[in-house]
Amino acid sequence: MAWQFCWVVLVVVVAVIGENGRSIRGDVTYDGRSLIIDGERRILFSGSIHYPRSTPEMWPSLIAKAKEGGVDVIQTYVFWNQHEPQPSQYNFEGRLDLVRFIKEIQAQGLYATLRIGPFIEAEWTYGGLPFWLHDVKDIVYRSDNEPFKFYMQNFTTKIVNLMKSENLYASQGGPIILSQIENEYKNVEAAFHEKGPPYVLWAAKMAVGLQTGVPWVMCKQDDAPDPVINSCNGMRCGETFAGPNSRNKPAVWTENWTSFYQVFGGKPYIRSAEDIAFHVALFVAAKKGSYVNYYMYHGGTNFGRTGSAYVTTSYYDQAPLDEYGLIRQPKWGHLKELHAAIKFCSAPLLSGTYTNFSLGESQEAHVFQGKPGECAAFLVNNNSRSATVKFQNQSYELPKLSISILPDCQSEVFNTAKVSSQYNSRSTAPVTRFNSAEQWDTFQDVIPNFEETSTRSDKLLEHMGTTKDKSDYLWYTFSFQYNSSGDNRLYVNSLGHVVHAFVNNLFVGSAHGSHDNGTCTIETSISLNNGMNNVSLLSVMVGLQDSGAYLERRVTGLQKVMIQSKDKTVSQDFTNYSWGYNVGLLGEQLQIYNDEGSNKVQWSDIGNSTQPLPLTWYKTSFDAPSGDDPLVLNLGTMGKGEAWVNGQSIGRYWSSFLIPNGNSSQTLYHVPRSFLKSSGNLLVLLEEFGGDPLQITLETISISRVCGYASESHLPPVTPWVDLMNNKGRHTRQHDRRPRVQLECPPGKVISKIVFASFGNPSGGCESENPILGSCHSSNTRVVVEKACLGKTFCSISLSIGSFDRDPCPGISKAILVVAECISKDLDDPWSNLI
Ligand SMILES: *[C@@H]1O[C@H](CO)[C@@H](O)[C@H](O)[C@H]1NC(C)=O
Ligand SMILES: *[C@@H]1O[C@H](CO)[C@@H](O)[C@H](O)[C@H]1NC(C)=O
Ligand SMILES: *[C@@H]1O[C@H](CO)[C@@H](O)[C@H](O)[C@H]1NC(C)=O
Ligand SMILES: *[C@@H]1O[C@H](CO)[C@@H](O)[C@H](O)[C@H]1NC(C)=O
Ligand SMILES: *[C@@H]1O[C@H](CO)[C@@H](O)[C@H](O)[C@H]1NC(C)=O
Ligand SMILES: *[C@@H]1O[C@H](CO)[C@@H](O)[C@H](O)[C@H]1NC(C)=O
Ligand SMILES: *[C@@H]1O[C@H](CO)[C@@H](O)[C@H](O)[C@H]1NC(C)=O
Ligand SMILES: *[C@@H]1O[C@H](CO)[C@@H](O)[C@H](O)[C@H]1NC(C)=O
Ligand SMILES: *[C@@H]1O[C@H](CO)[C@@H](O)[C@H](O)[C@H]1NC(C)=O
Ligand SMILES: *[C@@H]1O[C@H](CO)[C@@H](O)[C@H](O)[C@H]1NC(C)=O
Ligand SMILES: CC(=O)N[C@H]1CO[C@H](CO)[C@@H](O)[C@@H]1O
Repeated sequence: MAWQFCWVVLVVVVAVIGENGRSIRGDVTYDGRSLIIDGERRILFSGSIHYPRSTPEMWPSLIAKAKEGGVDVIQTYVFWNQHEPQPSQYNFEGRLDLVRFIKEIQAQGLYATLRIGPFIEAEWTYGGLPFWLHDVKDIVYRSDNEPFKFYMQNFTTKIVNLMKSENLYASQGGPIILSQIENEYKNVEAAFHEKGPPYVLWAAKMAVGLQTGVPWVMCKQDDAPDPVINSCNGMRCGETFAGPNSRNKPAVWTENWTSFYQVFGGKPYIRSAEDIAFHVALFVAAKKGSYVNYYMYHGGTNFGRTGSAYVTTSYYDQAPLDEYGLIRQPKWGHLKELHAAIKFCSAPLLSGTYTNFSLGESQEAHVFQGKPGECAAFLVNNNSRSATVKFQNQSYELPKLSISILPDCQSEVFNTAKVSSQYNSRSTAPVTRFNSAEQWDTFQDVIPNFEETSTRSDKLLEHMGTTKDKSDYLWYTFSFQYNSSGDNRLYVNSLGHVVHAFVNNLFVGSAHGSHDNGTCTIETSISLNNGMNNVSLLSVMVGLQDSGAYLERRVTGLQKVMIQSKDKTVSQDFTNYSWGYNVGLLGEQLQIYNDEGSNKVQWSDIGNSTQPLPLTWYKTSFDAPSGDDPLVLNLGTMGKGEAWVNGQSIGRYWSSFLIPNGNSSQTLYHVPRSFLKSSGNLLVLLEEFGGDPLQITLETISISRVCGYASESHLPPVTPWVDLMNNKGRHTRQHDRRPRVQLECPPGKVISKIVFASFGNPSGGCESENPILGSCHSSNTRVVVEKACLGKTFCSISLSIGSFDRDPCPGISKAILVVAECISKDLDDPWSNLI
């Protein structure tokens, strides 16, 4: 079977060459060392940026910052359910303009990897599959199933043809060097039994048959059929990857998680720059890795209803470029230096011989020996204590859990645990308040009773199959005759994700699940009328699930509804009762969140009501704040719902979902500048639980603080590496080995204040909120630093006695620590004449 398959591929390749008369040199190929582009082996660093998670206006700067960070390749998934919302109806506009995104990558001289999937998971609703697949007869997703294979091939072909028609494959002179088919299929393959393996073979053959002239990968698929490359996903591929499944395939890491996605009710996941650098260096050294992708390099925002179940709108904010595209330090800078250090090793890494040997109990050397004079070494200390090792007759000090990189087998140019990049931190500043009641209009959405519903059934319908994912909301209603009086209890059980209950138009209770357990139950006391009673239950989903086998069989929505007497002795089960359904809220149907739709209902004054009401819409308008700092809405005083700016959804918010320490899991919601006009921007909020819109604010977010640290005990690398490693060499040229602190504010900002400065032995370092002076401190540090830095975008201070008036403590190893504030140039005129 496999042999036959290889033969087919061979014929295809020959046919391509014959037909186009193009030399194979134009195609991207590979061998056991790396991808081969234009006839050359390459070490490639790649960063994931998903085009629908930012805006076309942000793409050029995101890509430029990735390039400056030493990234060679931009990797993206392709988002099927956004591109084909209905069968054969395609959308490639705006944030979905894939061709424009790939061309922007090309314009900046980078390569692209296209992970078509088309199942992608990606914390994207339904894993990227269009929901209409659900109603295709006899479909079983991601298995040897004809209907699924038909649609998968149809979309994959559509995308490949689109790329080909714009000459975007490297084989056509374009930037795309690699493609992916399927996604982490091995995680679910066993569940499909005999329908799994043939599907893998079919997917590989189908993809290869599309003749892109560039290789395909299958991630986490250790038996990916030839010529498809099996690649690794995870945090520690230098340790966990079993390796390519053929000696002729390179070691490719498609997802090295820089952080982790966050869910409502969950904490952000922080992964240190040092830990990421360690595992990247280890993958290159111990697995001969030649392609490493950061998942994510920029996470961005889950706008609209695109996030999967319970996922926050803020996606991988902890990546080297944060949600708004601001550089996150020291992660970005530390990885930039890592990339430069590894690139210096390219020649021996890509063509040398490899050996490894022990340097101690948990220390190892990985050595690549190329042509005479070409030698690169990676010295690994896997101990939780620092170690001094001898390598080729020289001593090296290796901090705990670190790897030193020696591009000439002598000079340490980089150590994964020694961070010399500056640190930075963000802050927000409110620019627009909405605290006057006159600014707001409000509209109470309608609670439909059984009589007003359009769909009827004598049972509880499955939520997704009923809404077809047209809305998060589904009303379940019934009416019933009650012949006595007294207190009663309502019991509602749902598989997700949120349920709000109303009896005779009065709100009686809510419940919600969480990412790990969607089940939720309402048990609340209610009072019934003697006579007809109306019960209306609103089932809400917070994104569809994105992973696991048999996604088409998932069920959500209400499972059981009962009304019981207070002592539970009398109980009536309404599960198989006469139910009426409405998909979506009235405000959604009328699109009252955009300019045109907002005229279709009667809004009222917000009044003096301090009582927050469920299912309330709020409307106001605001002018665009000046400047170009990114903007966020602080919705900390709201509960849960969705927010729109000029008719565009900035996503679902859920500020009232707290993490165990009592903080909200997300209060800041990104408003891209490009969504705004200069004045009269329409802001609409849909609030489910009840919140206080008067206390929300529009805020700018910016890098407001930078911190640099250098110590005598951590010498920078010797020349000639130093000029190359040094921040692009653009500001200073160092020809000495004195450590120096370099501080840089973002473009357009200058250092306005020195918060802390000490030459001596300050403690705390840049990771500390409040560094403190040590026993040794040069009293004129501040004067020296202010002279060098105030009013500047960039400054550099050498850790040398000469810079200061005297040695504050002879014989003691000294360091310099500087914390500074950055402020916009135009906000801070006093300094402008100093520049
Ligand atoms: C996809 O399917 C549609 C409808 O069946 C068909 O018109 C179209 O040509 C197909 N596209 C491709 C690329 O196969
Ligand atoms: C050392 O190299 C050998 C041969 O390539 C390999 O099998 C082994 O896993 C390597 N050891 C380490 C610790 O990487
Ligand atoms: C480092 O040690 C841990 C156990 O403490 C082990 O799991 C891991 O594989 C080791 N890594 C390397 C690179 O040797
Ligand atoms: C290693 O160092 C020792 C003593 O410092 C010296 O005698 C020896 O020649 C050196 N060997 C090499 C290969 O440089
Ligand atoms: C309430 O009374 C109505 C009309 O008499 C009757 O049809 C119904 O079955 C009674 N319901 C209950 C729960 O007793
Ligand atoms: C129940 O709903 C019907 C239809 O909308 C309405 O006529 C009736 O007044 C409602 N009953 C109660 C008690 O709200
Ligand atoms: C999920 O939560 C419900 C309560 O809402 C609980 O009864 C159930 O046991 C939980 N399931 C799991 C798997 O934890
Ligand atoms: C509802 O009906 C289904 C099938 O018709 C049955 O399996 C189920 O037991 C019924 N549930 C209740 C609570 O009556
Ligand atoms: C709000 O309260 C003030 C003072 O109590 C009153 O004068 C005003 O009419 C009220 N406005 C509304 C809309 O109820
Ligand atoms: C909780 O939020 C407050 C205010 O934003 C912040 O100062 C504090 O550090 C947070 N606590 C934790 C444990 O994150
Ligand atoms: C393949 C791999 O390394 N997976 C790991 C990725 O990181 C998560 C979270 O730390 C681990 O649970 C996985 O084992």
